[in-house]
Formats: sequence, C-alpha cells, structure tokens
Amino acid sequence: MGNRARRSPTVNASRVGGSDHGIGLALKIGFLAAVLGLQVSSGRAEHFQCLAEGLVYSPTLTPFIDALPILSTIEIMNGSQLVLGAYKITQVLHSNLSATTLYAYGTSEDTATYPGPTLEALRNTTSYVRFDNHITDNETFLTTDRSLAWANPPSGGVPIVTHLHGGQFQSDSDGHPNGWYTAAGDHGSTFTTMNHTYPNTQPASLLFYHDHTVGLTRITVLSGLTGLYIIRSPTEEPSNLPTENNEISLVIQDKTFWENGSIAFPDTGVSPENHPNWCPGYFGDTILVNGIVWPYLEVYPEKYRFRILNGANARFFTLTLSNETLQFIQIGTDGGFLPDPLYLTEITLAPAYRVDVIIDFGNMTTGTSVYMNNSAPAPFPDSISVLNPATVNSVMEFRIIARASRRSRSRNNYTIPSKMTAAPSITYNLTTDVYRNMTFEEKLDADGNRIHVLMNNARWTDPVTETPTLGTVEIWDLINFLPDAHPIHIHLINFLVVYKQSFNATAYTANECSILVEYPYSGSCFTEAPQEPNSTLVGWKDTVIAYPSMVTRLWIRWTNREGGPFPFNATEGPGYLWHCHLLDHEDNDMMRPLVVRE
Ligand SMILES: *[C@@H]1O[C@H](CO)[C@@H](O)[C@H](O)[C@H]1NC(C)=O
Ligand SMILES: *[C@@H]1O[C@H](CO)[C@@H](O)[C@H](O)[C@H]1NC(C)=O
Ligand SMILES: *[C@@H]1O[C@H](CO)[C@@H](O)[C@H](O)[C@H]1NC(C)=O
Ligand SMILES: *[C@@H]1O[C@H](CO)[C@@H](O)[C@H](O)[C@H]1NC(C)=O
Ligand SMILES: *[C@@H]1O[C@H](CO)[C@@H](O)[C@H](O)[C@H]1NC(C)=O
Ligand SMILES: *[C@@H]1O[C@H](CO)[C@@H](O)[C@H](O)[C@H]1NC(C)=O
Ligand SMILES: *[C@@H]1O[C@H](CO)[C@@H](O)[C@H](O)[C@H]1NC(C)=O
Ligand SMILES: *[C@@H]1O[C@H](CO)[C@@H](O)[C@H](O)[C@H]1NC(C)=O
Ligand SMILES: *[C@@H]1O[C@H](CO)[C@@H](O)[C@H](O)[C@H]1NC(C)=O
Ligand SMILES: *[C@@H]1O[C@H](CO)[C@@H](O)[C@H](O)[C@H]1NC(C)=O
Ligand SMILES: *[C@@H]1O[C@H](CO)[C@@H](O)[C@H](O)[C@H]1NC(C)=O
Ligand SMILES: *[C@@H]1O[C@H](CO)[C@@H](O)[C@H](O)[C@H]1NC(C)=O
Ligand SMILES: [Cu+2]
Repeated sequence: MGNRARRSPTVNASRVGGSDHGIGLALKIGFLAAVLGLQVSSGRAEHFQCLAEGLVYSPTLTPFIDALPILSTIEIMNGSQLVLGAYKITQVLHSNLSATTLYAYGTSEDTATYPGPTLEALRNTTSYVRFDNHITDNETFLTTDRSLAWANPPSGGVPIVTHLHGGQFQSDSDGHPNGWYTAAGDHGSTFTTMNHTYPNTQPASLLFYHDHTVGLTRITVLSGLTGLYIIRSPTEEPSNLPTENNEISLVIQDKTFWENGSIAFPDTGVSPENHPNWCPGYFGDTILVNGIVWPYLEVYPEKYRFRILNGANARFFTLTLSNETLQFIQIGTDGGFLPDPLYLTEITLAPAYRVDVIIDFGNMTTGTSVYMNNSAPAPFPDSISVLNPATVNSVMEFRIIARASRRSRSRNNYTIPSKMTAAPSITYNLTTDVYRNMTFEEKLDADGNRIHVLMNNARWTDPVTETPTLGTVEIWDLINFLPDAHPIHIHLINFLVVYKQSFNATAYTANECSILVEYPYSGSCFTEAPQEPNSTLVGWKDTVIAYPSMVTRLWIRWTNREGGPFPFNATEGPGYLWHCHLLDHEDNDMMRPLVVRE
C-alpha cells in the first residue's frame, strides 16, 4: 500500500484513522471544549448540545483502502414500468468495518444497494417507476422521535414515500410527505399511488430519488434510502464530453459508526422536554462516496466527468483537490448545463446540491495520487469544532494509472466545452409580479428550550400560504436571521437567484434599522450592495443556500423551463412543498405545503 502519510498533503495517517487514535483524542478535546463553552458562543453550543452529548467516535478506519463502487444503472426509457422496492439489507461500507444494517432500494432484496441503482431516463420520454415497501421492521432502526409531526402508522412499521428531487411532474408522483405507506398496507392522508409517472420533459440533468416521509426523512435517508436519476438528452450534450468509463457519479455523505458497524445516530434530543430524540443536525465523522468510507478510484491521465451529489443530512462539503494545478471545471448544476464552464479551485455543495464537473488528469504522472478534500465547516458556515474532527477533511483518493494500450488511449479524445447552453434571462416587476418574503427563525419554549426551526413562523401542518398561479412570475426573498445557512428546496420548478445581499441581523432584531421591499433594497440594515450570484448560486437551481444574515432573492416562474405550460396538470393531486434540505430541519419543521392554482 506504500506510505499512506506521504500520499496526501492535507491528511495523514494520524489525522484520518491511523494507529494513534488521533480522531478520538481530537474529538474528546473538542467535546470538552464544547461542554466548557470554550470555543463556541453559548447559544450555538446549546443548539447542538445533543450532538455533543450523544457523540461517539467511529472506530479507526484506514482511508483509501476500498475501491470506489461504480453505481449500477437501470435504463427506464422503454415505456415499461420499473418496480423498485425498499428493503432492509446489510452492506460492508469499509473493509475494516462489520457490515452495516441499512434500508436500500433495489429490484429485489438481493440486488438492493446503498446508494440505490442509478435510473437513466431520456428527455421527453416518459418513465414509470413503482416503489414497493418491503421493510417489515416494526419501527425504524434509528430512533423515531414520536413527538414530531410524523407518519405514525397505526399498525407500526417503516413508512416510505419516494420523492424524485428536481423532477417536474404531477404532484401524485411527487412523493408528498403525507402520502407514505407501509409494508403492512397502512398509508398517510395524501396517499394516491405507489406508481410514479415521470415525463422527463425538463433539460438533461442529474436528479436523485429519496424517501420523504413526514417526520422521518432524516432517518430513512441516513439509513440508505437514496439513489441517483439521470435525464439524458443527446442533442443538449456538448460534443466530446468524457463518457463511458470516464463519466462517473459520486454520492457524498457522512456517517458515524458504532464498533459493530451500525450507524450511530444521536437519540437524546436538544430539548428532551419538547422532543426526546430530535437533534437539529446530523454530522458524521467519516465521509462516504457511493457508500464506501474514503474510497480510492483509479483514473487514467485523461479528462473525467464527475456528476456529484451532496447526499448528506446536514453537512456541507467544500471540495478541493490536493494538486493545485488541477481544477474543477464546472459545466452543470441542479437544473442541467450552465451557459459557460466555471474554472474553480473549490466547490461548495449544500445538502441536495448537484454539480457536473470535469477534472483533467492529463498531465498527471502515473503512479501518483490526487486527493479530494473537504474544508466546509459544520454547521455551515460557522464551525463548531467538535463537529469537525480532522477525519471529515478527507473525501477520496484518485490514483493515476497507465492505460494498457496506445489504441485505447487515442479513443478518449475528450474536450472541455467553451459554451453549453443559452444564458437564462430574468425580468420582473415587483409592482405587477407576486412578491413573497420568507424569514427563518427558531422557536423556543417559555424556558428558552428549542422546539423547532420555522419558516415564516409556520409549521408543516399549518394552512397553505404559498399558492402560486400557473404561468406567473414570483419573487421570493429568503431572509435568514439564523446563524447557519439553510439550503432551501422548492419542488416542481427550477428557479434562478437574482442576487444576495448582507444585512445586520443584530441591528434588525433590535429594531434599529429596516429592510425595505424595493429594488435595490434601500433598508438601512443592509451592509453591502446586492451581490451577483456567485458559483454556489449560479444557473438553474432547485435548492439554494440561504446564507445567514443575507437576503437571497429568487426568481420563480411557474412554468416549464422554457416558459411554456407543464405537460401535466400541476393543480391536480395532493400538491407540492418547499422546505429546508437540512433533513433534520425539514423533519421539525422547516417544511411548508405549496399548492399551484390555475
Ligand atoms: C425495458 O427495459 C428494462 C430494463 O432495461 C428491461 O428489463 C425490460 O425488459 C424492457 N422492456 C421492454 C418491453 O423492452
Ligand atoms: C423536449 O420537449 C421540449 C418541450 O416540449 C422541447 O422544447 C425540447 O426541444 C424537447 N427536447 C428533446 C431533446 O426532444
Ligand atoms: C418493535 O419491536 C421491538 C422488539 O420486539 C420492541 O421493543 C418495540 O417496542 C417495538 N416497537 C413498536 C413500535 O411496536
Ligand atoms: C400500479 O402498477 C401496477 C403494476 O406494477 C399495476 O398492477 C397497478 O394497477 C398500478 N396501480 C395504479 C393505481 O395505477
Ligand atoms: C501536480 O500535477 C502536475 C500536473 O498537473 C504534475 O506535474 C505535478 O507533479 C503534480 N504534483 C504532485 C505533487 O503530484
Ligand atoms: C499540461 O501541461 C502543458 C505544458 O505545461 C500545459 O500547456 C497544459 O495547459 C497542461 N494541461 C493541463 C490540463 O493542465
Ligand atoms: C480530437 O478532437 C479534436 C477536437 O475536437 C479533433 O480536432 C481531433 O481530430 C480529434 N482526434 C481524434 C484522434 O479523434
Ligand atoms: C412595473 O409595472 C407597473 C404597473 O404596470 C408600471 O407602472 C411600472 O413602470 C413597471 N416598472 C418597471 C420597472 O417596468
Ligand atoms: C415582508 O413582506 C411584507 C409585505 O409583503 C412586508 O410588510 C414585510 O416588512 C417584509 N418583511 C421583511 C423582513 O422584509
Ligand atoms: C450590527 O449592528 C450592531 C448593533 O447595532 C452593531 O453593534 C454592529 O457593529 C453592527 N455590525 C456591522 C457589521 O455593521
Ligand atoms: C459565495 O458567497 C458566499 C457568501 O457571500 C461566500 O461565503 C463564498 O465564499 C462565496 N464563494 C465563492 C466561490 O466566491
Ligand atoms: C386540472 O386538475 C384540476 C383539479 O383536478 C381540475 O379542476 C382542472 O380542470 C384540471 N385542468 C385541466 C386543464 O385539465
Ligand atoms: Cu434549515
């Protein structure tokens, strides 16, 4: 295996795994500091107290000893219905770790995997997927918090309902959180069908499917119920993009494990008097790619296309490459291709973010390695040290190897496109278009204990307030008064970020200044002019980071991407939703219904 410490400039054996229990020590020091309030302001330490108290350390795992699994694919473009089941399985996630109990999607119990198979659809060709529930546990194996608004099936069991994130289709195929069903046949109030119909009329892009059951999503997704979905569209693809074995999907997640290989999930709540088990954010101390802890991938000195999903509950990733001559050439985002490539030395992905990047290893010497590292703080962007052991700095290794033959070398003549698609244009008028603002707050009980995180002070179960009319344009201002960033996801459409603008939340909360709804904002709370969306906000998005102490202005048109009608009735069925994609927040209670009207 060679000298592991020499392989990576930023991670060495004592920082990731290794024999001296460096992780445990770092964590214990961090834990002590958090308890003593040494490194974090008391308010934020309290917010995450349950995580610190419930903290366990994964057993020491040596990085880069398991190969990256290439996710299996199933084509769903021939008009036949694919039947995918959710099963309870065990799977080895690192070769030094006992098999982990998981829930996973697959066409049978034997073939179910975590992550699930990648479904490949073709643009403008309808796909049909039936999601069966074969999980016969009487409850989730990670602790369900029964005090939340949750599915609560009358005969017990593990409810599921699958949402295809980023997909545009009628709401009875959207995986409405109250439309869950159990293996025993119980179902939630908005259940209509397990058969989902995806018209795939939207541009070529990477989507992902995952469980969305009300009050359980953080648990079922952490347990493994997620997989990728690719809409292909040959006419949209720039020519000569890396393809076949040079096009690889990466699902990045974090987990902490018990010694026996099972997932460690905190089960003492942040304020047990309100919620005995709910914690505001799950942060694991190991990083998995495609279901393997710190894998390696052998690559040729060539261009590769990586389609990357941040599939974590709450952890952001800021990816960097250990060799500074290499860049991420970003060609796509949530909603498909960007107009022009972005050349980036780092790339930040909030939970549910997807990026499509090319990395050119062409000048790398065979026999050397490049490491993909992570530098995003958790929570984002204001770190609490105890949640950021050195182990989370490392993601995976790329080992450069030689191609066997010259002939196979010359076949791979991949190019980096200079132009992918037309730039989107935004026009709006706050006098005539619908304006909405959304504020994020924490709700405390009379004793100051956390109850939940809310948007516009409303809960999932409160009456719908977002009822856009088909064909119209809306401007949404996400106004974040909380100290952490929240990735906000809106179902049904892709939107654009107009700009973001910082304000002084302390002064606003103390009523010392104003935020006025005009363009540009004239409110005296603002500390800067409106900023153009930067690389984390650019292009057609379905999930967007609402940074703390900032207004993030969204342009939303309730049409298909081209501005025309949806090829389905968006007013029919149980309706859609919008929510925070920190799964722990979405479960309590940063999630709101969204009903489209004619
Ligand atoms: C459609 O494709 C699936 C998966 O590729 C395959 O199992 C099935 O037999 C095909 N059906 C038809 C009618 O070709
Ligand atoms: C798919 O349909 C859309 C809308 O009907 C159309 O604009 C687009 O050109 C079609 N694309 C392909 C690849 O067929
Ligand atoms: C599920 O079964 C376990 C073990 O038999 C039991 O301890 C637990 O109370 C059961 N849970 C429910 C919700 O019935
Ligand atoms: C769902 O699909 C199955 C085939 O897998 C079919 O038998 C059933 O009738 C369909 N149900 C509905 C409500 O369309
Ligand atoms: C970094 O990559 C360049 C080629 O892009 C290569 O020449 C150099 O040797 C690499 N550096 C290390 C430390 O591997
Ligand atoms: C590879 O190295 C050559 C010569 O230094 C340079 O011109 C070229 O831009 C490099 N290519 C990449 C992808 O780094
Ligand atoms: C490789 O691509 C370039 C640019 O697209 C083209 O000029 C060249 O002929 C191609 N070479 C081969 C061997 O296909
Ligand atoms: C916005 O619409 C109103 C009402 O139609 C109109 O008076 C105003 O000039 C428009 N503003 C802009 C900037 O177009
Ligand atoms: C939100 O918008 C309403 C008008 O719709 C306005 O009265 C209120 O001041 C705005 N709130 C903030 C924080 O800008
Ligand atoms: C924000 O407002 C507070 C309270 O008025 C003030 O103390 C602080 O200096 C302001 N911060 C910035 C960056 O303007
Ligand atoms: C994008 O903007 C955010 C918020 O201002 C900032 O924290 C981040 O560093 C910026 N990213 C880049 C790549 O400039
Ligand atoms: C769409 O569905 C709604 C609710 O079922 C119905 O009232 C409406 O007529 C439908 N619209 C079209 C264009 O079919
Ligand atoms: Cu949130």
